[in-house]
Amino acid sequence: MARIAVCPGSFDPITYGHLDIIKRGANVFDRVYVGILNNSSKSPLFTVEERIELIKEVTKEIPNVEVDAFSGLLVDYAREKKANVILRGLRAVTDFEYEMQITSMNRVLEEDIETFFMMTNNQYSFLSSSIVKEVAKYKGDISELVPTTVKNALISKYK
Ligand code: COD
Repeated sequence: MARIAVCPGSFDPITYGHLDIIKRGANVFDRVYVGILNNSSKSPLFTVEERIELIKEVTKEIPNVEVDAFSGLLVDYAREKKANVILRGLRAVTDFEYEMQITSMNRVLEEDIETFFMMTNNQYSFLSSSIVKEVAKYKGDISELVPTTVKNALISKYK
């Protein structure tokens, strides 16, 4: 049976922390679908189309990664992709409570899909899309935090 994972998130925008989890996931699973939550109640900096393009660009060298968007329940998206795994990253203890809550909820909704966690690479343990946006907004250097394509997109947004 093919090992298919969905890696869901907001990715507003993708950072080196996300990319690290996606790359490592692609080494473990046959296919990884990066699923961007298209949630109309949030007001993201990047549109879903922009986020798809950015993720496609920075994952283009990884053949078993595909990128698209979903709305509604994550377990429905996972079923649609015939995925047996939900892949998530863990940064610190502070992530644990939230992750436990969504993992438990997803298990109630669909008991046949397992959630796998990968510990962040230490160098990215402080990294989040929000922190990157804050630094970019005030013209700080984000070269170490996001790929160049994403950096340029952020610079254009905050021009
Ligand atoms: N290092 C390692 N991993 C990281 C880092 C980092 N520096 N930064 C982020 N990550 C990981 C996150 O832990 C996560 O696993 C992934 O990367 C994506 O991160 P985000 O912040 O973009 O994603 P979230 O937390 O906003 O995603 C939330 C979901 C989209 C998964 C959730 O809202 C959802 O499933 N919504 C659909 C509705 C649903 O099904 N609800 C019922 C279940 S709650």
